[in-house]
Amino acid sequence: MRTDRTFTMLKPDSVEKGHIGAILEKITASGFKIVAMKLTQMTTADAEEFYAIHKERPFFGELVEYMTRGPIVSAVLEKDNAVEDFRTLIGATNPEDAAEGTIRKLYAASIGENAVHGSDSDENAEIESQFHFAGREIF
Ligand code: RTP
Ligand code: MG
Repeated sequence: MRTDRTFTMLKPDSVEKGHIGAILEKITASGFKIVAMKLTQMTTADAEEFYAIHKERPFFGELVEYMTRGPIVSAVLEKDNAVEDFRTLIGATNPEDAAEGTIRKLYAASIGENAVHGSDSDENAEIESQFHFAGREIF
């Protein structure tokens, strides 16, 4: 995959609260082009694999429960400097620390339920996009 792409999920809390439209509007208004998108629900095995890097962390069980409790919107986004610019747009992991106007400041409830995911490197953006999408689903 090209390095001007990143991967995101609107997490179950965003879908439950009806924030899909508002968050997608903010993403596209910030210059990101949607090149793949779907509503899907992760299984426990999916979430354990996706967040495997955190498996020794004390919050891992809660994270897997949260990420599997309902549907998510997963998407691949394209923009110059996509990974870094998207992390800036979503804000800090803990919404209390997130800058004003960021997606997590606006829509996240807590550090655990924080509305959106954004890839943290070009390499992970590619791995995560391929985890969620078949090649023919990415445009
Ligand atoms: P993400 O991977 O979802 O984009 O989030 P992130 O990089 O900002 O944060 P990361 O450290 O990768 O943590 C992954 C997700 O685990 C949950 N978490 N809970 N209770 C806690 O202390 C805690 N810490 C992290 C959050 O859902 C976080 O986004
Ligand atoms: Mg992360």
